[in-house]
Amino acid sequence: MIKQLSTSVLTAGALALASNIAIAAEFKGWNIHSDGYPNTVAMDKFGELLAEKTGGEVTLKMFHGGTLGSQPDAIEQVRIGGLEVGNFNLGPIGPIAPEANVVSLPFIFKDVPHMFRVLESEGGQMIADGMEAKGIIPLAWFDSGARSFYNGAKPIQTPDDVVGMKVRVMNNDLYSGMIAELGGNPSPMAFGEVYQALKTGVVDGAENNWPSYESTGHFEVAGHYSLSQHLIIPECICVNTDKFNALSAEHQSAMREAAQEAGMLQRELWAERAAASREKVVASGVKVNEIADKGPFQAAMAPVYERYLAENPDLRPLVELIQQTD
Ligand code: GTR
Repeated sequence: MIKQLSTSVLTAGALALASNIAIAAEFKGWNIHSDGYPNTVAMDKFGELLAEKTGGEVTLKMFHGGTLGSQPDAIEQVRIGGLEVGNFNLGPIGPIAPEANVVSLPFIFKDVPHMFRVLESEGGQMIADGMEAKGIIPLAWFDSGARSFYNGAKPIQTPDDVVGMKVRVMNNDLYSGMIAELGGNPSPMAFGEVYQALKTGVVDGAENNWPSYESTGHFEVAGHYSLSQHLIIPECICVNTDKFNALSAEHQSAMREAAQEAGMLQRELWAERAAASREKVVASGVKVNEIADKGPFQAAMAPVYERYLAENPDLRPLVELIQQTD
């Protein structure tokens, strides 16, 4: 909620009030992850830095562990201003911002450094502009590693191994299409429901990065992790466009700086956690398999690109820009 402070003299505050600029604000933030997860630590750091850099005039109260609802709901809330801030994955943002959906094309990024190079250049600006127009400004990008398939029955080595398999995906038609192209049955589902679904056999498998596979306990109920690395999706510290624009210029830059610093911290913590998570699940007995040739997966998933481009012909240059970025 934005608080506008009244003042009797013509101070910066009164000027701000007159021009409808908020001089103080209390923001609420959504995050799906548990305590100690890199994103959770970084979001708390973001709040701390924001308060510090604005002399306590802009504050953030974080709600972790998905207590404020599922990610698609939280995205909608931030979009309409019911909530101000979120640590969002661009996966479930894609359905509302076609530019952001480009990152959900399987194998679009060569690796995580390539993803960051794109995000920090013109392509990233196009993605950010597309999101901003839909009510969400990304202030900083987070590392989210690469997502790979896991299930309880067998190692996945070729697309044939996915045939007939019921696989949980995030809410985004591109992911449902991706599984369908492999011959599997996609099952869109909220993150918080996946553990039970895997345990009870409602789904056979899912896909995620090392830290989420580990932090959710999915590894306990789906012990084959196959390094398909088919999706490399950034996450962001996001803020509602109008609420951000209502801040003074000083507060806006303080918020951007705080987000950038928290983003850098997240990337460091991510690298450590990804290694630790992998070590932990392997020690618990999880079988990890490399996929020597990812070509057949890429080939099978190619129609996902065709459909995306057919629906968004104007975004072909963005796809090509990413593919041509070294
Ligand atoms: C995690 C990501 C979450 C959420 C989750 C999921 O890796 O950090 O924001 O998108 O995956 O699979 O739903």
